[in-house]
Amino acid sequence: MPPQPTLAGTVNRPGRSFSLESAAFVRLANQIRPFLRKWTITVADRLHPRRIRISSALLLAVCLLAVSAARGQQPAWLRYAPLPQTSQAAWAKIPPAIVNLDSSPTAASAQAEMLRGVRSVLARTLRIESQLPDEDAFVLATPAELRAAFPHYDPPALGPEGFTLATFFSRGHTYWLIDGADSRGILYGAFHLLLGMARGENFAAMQGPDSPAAPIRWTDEWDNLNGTIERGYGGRSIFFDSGQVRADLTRAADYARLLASLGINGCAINNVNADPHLLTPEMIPEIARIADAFRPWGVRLALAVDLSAPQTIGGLDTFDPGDPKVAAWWRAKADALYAAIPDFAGFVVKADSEGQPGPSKYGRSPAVAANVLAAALAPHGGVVMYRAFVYNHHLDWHDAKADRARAAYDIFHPLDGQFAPNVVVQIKNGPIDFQVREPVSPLFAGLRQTNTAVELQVTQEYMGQQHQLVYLPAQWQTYLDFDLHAIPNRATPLKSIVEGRVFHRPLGGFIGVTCVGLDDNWLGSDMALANLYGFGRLAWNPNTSADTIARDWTQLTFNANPAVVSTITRVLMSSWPMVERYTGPLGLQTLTNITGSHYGPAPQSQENNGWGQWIRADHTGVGMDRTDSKYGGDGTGFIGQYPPQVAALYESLATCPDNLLLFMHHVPYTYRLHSGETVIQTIYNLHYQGAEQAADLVTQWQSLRGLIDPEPYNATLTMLEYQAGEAIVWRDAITRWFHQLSGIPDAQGRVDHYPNRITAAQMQLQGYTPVDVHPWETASGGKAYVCENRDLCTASATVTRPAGWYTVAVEYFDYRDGVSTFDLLLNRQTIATWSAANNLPGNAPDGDTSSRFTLRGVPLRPGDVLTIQGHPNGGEPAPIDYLSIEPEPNAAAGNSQP
Ligand code: GCW
Repeated sequence: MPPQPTLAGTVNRPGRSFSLESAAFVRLANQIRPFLRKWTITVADRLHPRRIRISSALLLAVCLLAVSAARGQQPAWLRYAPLPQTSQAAWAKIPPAIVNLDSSPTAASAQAEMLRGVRSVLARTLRIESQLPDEDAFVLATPAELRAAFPHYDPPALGPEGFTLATFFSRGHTYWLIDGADSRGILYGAFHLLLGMARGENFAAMQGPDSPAAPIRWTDEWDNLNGTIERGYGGRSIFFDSGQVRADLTRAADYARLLASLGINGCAINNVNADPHLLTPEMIPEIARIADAFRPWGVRLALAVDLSAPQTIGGLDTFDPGDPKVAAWWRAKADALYAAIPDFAGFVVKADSEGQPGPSKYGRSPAVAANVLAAALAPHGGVVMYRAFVYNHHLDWHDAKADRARAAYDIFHPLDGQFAPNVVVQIKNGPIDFQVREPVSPLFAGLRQTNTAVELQVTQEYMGQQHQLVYLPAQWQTYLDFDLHAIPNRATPLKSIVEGRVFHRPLGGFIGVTCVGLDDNWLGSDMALANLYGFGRLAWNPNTSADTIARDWTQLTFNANPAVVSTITRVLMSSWPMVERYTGPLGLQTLTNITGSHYGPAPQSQENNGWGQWIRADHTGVGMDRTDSKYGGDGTGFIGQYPPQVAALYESLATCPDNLLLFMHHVPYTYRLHSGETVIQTIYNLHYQGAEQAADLVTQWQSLRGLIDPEPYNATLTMLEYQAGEAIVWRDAITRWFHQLSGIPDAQGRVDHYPNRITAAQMQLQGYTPVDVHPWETASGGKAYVCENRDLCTASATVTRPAGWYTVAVEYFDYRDGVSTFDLLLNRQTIATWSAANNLPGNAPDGDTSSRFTLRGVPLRPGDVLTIQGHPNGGEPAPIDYLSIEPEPNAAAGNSQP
């Protein structure tokens, strides 16, 4: 679907979500749009573009609407931008016609896509022929159909869903074959051709066979029937609203097209914390409508199911999978589903995990439960994806041997060989939960007679929730390439295990937890689309490098200008290691608020609860001792779950890599890493480095000004500026916390020593009063200053610095509720205004909500007074933390000092 230049719809960028669909509103927005755009451009250079003061939330809504409406639904990597004249030459001989010899709906989509793509990229319209024409033509067909048309054609061997692009000469003409092993293969071949064309490749370079690495290439969406999405940051569900399937499923169809363009062939549409009502007889025809929207794109629909459904909606007195009544219920349910959805893909199961009911209630194993579902699906060709994310979240923190990381292996390894052939055990990449770095789950090497798939998280739950740029293929690649040494003297990287090659498994593959929503850009951030694209590319071929994927995505999304491609690729590739530095290096995992938002820093929240994401930090040392007694260790024994070669690597301090040290070992803060630096100093250094890198990404991005479209340029600049501030929040909080705990100073004296800051406590205040911040380390002195029961409060500071140009920043807190506005005054002059309108996950002053407004190029002299004016709004008391006054790098030079 082309971009839709309409103002109606749901706007969720940036910050608040507004659903503005009335005609009157649209007219109003249209009228003021030119004004708003001018206004936005005027202030955008100096101010955070989305932090523009406006007199009412309504006007803000309209402003956001007008700015975002200029774009409409994003085509993502299917932009099919016209090729520059120079690259068109390679396609000069393109055939004028196209014929589709396959009658499937998927092949029809392939033909339609060819027309659309060729017209857009090359400005040529293909003539559709109903049979092989007597002229050059594209031919879409399966091998059998090609052999019927060209008896001399000798198709190369292809795996299921694979394709060959080739030219074939016959009757004096050149036929450009898109030879699909099956109808999906035809569609994937067409997309491969078009995306190559859009990147300026020529047909000769693309020729040859290509097949997917594994049969299961799915996304899991975590949508709820009420239209919300668990861990979704891109707006509301494209499938559900108010307990029903949406009437308009256009976005579902568009999403299936995006997935098909990457070769993704399945999509589980609902939250794994599943609502049993999805399986009621009334819902099945509704779900079938979604499957109908997917089908032309070869995407099979799957459902996450609640194992208690036979009882909760089926009226049985039990959901014991060992009970024949329960098995019969599932059989009847599967039959009903297949009657409505003949290509139904199967069930996804989360059971005995985080409160979800499961077979343990009846003393049954996951294998017994999985096999009951499998038996119901098997006659129809469906599969059960049984998640290995099963653990006890009431662990005893005082028990030094308790270890959540052990759970999946402890539960599933003994069941190896007991699962039915159409069951796949779906395993998260690491043993904990999508942290910034984890080791690869040992279960992948532990299940040898069981199908397995790796579950990766596309949605950035623990990594910035789409408020921050993190390019995940770089992380996934380290997991997929990790050699588990599952078979002695043979390389067995994770990717080859889930491809089924190591243990000769017929099923297996890749699952991406994606959580797209109705937002124009699907995920809540333009740059996050690189992660969905990258997931698809890796699922098709896990040997593709993250760097190549970044380049290809950049070319397709932006343009092929070498400066653009190299800059964006560099920004993407550096982002995950950077985020690791400022969130949780050395294997500490993301030191976030684990019992709450999963967003801002809150390291203490890891400890002293049953969730088991412990880091065991005390006054003397830090890290989980996961060593194993069979190797002489005294830890939880997790390391012993790995094959011997990997266990030896992790067990020994001499060989354990620094980046996982604290995941595997408890060491004193003074322990020296392979780098020669102590653990504590490394924690300090990496956090400072990470924050510096985040600031540098802003500068790198600014070099793209004028080289890419202004809307994505500005949106990403805004995000990177926010991220640079958030990296400082993380840095400050984590270093303060470790500093207090360890009592060991930073050799460079940086921690909690910020001479350029004036905290609110040090300012002259009118109306602002202190409140305690939890956790204390996320604000200066553990306090925020709030403006309560007043319309306006002020905080002023007198400048004592020498005259010069300064960057002035205000650290404030931006709650989810309310849109406070702020003014910054230099003496009596208002030099900036902004509003706290970001959609951050919190309603209190802390690391989730701490935000930074930055104004560069401010002339200051001794005696000047800087004043922050806060205007509270709707439950948000215009909270502030500090003012920062930093001399600009070249401020002292030259003679133009103010
Ligand atoms: O990462 C955790 C999330 C939960 C999620 C769970 C899971 C759907 O915080 O929101 O629940 O994992 O993967 O089941």
